[in-house]
Amino acid sequence: MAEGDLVFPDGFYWGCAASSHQVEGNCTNNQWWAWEQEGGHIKDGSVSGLACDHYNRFEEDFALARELGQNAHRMSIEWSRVEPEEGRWDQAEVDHYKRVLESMQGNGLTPFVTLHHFTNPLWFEAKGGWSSPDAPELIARYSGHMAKELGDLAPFWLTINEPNVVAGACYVAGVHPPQKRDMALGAQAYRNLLVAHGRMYHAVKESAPHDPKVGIVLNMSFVQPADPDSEEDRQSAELYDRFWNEYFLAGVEKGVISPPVGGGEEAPGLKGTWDVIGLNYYSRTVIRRGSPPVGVEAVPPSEDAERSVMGWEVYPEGLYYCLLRLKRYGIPVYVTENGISTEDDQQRCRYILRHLREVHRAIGDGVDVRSYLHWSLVDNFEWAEGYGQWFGLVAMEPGTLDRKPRASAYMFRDIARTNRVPADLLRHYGL
Ligand code: GCO
Repeated sequence: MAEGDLVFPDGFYWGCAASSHQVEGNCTNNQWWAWEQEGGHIKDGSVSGLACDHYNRFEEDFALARELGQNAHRMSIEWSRVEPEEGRWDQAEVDHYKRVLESMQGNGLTPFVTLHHFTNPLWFEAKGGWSSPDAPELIARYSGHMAKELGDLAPFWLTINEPNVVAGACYVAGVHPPQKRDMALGAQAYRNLLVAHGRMYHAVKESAPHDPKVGIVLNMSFVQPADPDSEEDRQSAELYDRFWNEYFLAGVEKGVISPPVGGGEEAPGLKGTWDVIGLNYYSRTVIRRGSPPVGVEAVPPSEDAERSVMGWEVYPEGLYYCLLRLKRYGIPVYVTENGISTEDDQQRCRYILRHLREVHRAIGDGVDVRSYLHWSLVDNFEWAEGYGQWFGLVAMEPGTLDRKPRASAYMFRDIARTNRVPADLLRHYGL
């Protein structure tokens, strides 16, 4: 070990994250697939289609992750495969996920299983999706069944990926299916997502054969007022933070549906439904006073700010502040997504190093952080952006879908294998 190396705690998880619809291919029975076929919704005109063909190549991908020094992997179960019609289980698909989890274990990858990552079975969507009052019970039943069938193959179970993005993108901004722009419907969906998380937590804890660690995956942003001296900007930033970050944190900590979604009423069984907190971090959000009815407006990054191909500002210190904010709950924190869409792999290397430095800083300040899962292993279908984004440590050759590790994959390998970020590597990148 050299002076200045960033050494991580023993047993730290180093790996990547992905989701079924974005990598498996042919997830034909969910609302995203249907929406894509309508045309005109996906920025580059693509459809998820065969994606990375991970459904068939998962053994190759997990062997590659092992060769790249990784010891964990986060995946999601495609609900629409295992419960294609309401109440009917497709055992062949359940068995497929058994093989997937066994392959992860066989390659020394500790599985982190996400039960819901943006996609809904068509039958669930037809009932109103997340706006339906039936949503919590329906997804809890699915969660319990998965835990009974697969619970002995995975120690970590994550209920819902980014409920704030689901509520915001699907029901308020209207940029994800079902493309609603309705605040009331958004609030209804956000309430159901929080209640569903609590029900899913108990369903997994009661059904899994061993004591799984169950939690939520939050997409947290470091929220700042455009003008800290402006009362209006500060109030707008606080309102945005309450919706984006605080609502779910307070909801699970206290077991209540807090404003602006509810009136602080208790949700039975919700309080304390987290053994782990998953944190997805990408950037900060600068907020100024906006026009009604929302009254909140995000300020785009300045022209001279470092950005990704997605246009997101590179702001590593925001990860530190998000992690520090989680310290008060006394729950182990897992970085479950962090990454950058870029065609410049050296930018990706620098991004990873700058964010790992913030994780290390947070650990040094007492935050119990236990993983860094990079988004993502292989370039994949980036939702409404299509395939014109590159988040992978590993490039995917168009057509053949062959995997080609980038330099960042090998840099990450050396960090994962040694459980540290060498000082000379930081110096090499001017950090
Ligand atoms: C999300 C999802 C991922 C994205 C990744 C890059 O945050 O939207 O968890 O599915 O692909 O974050 O945008």
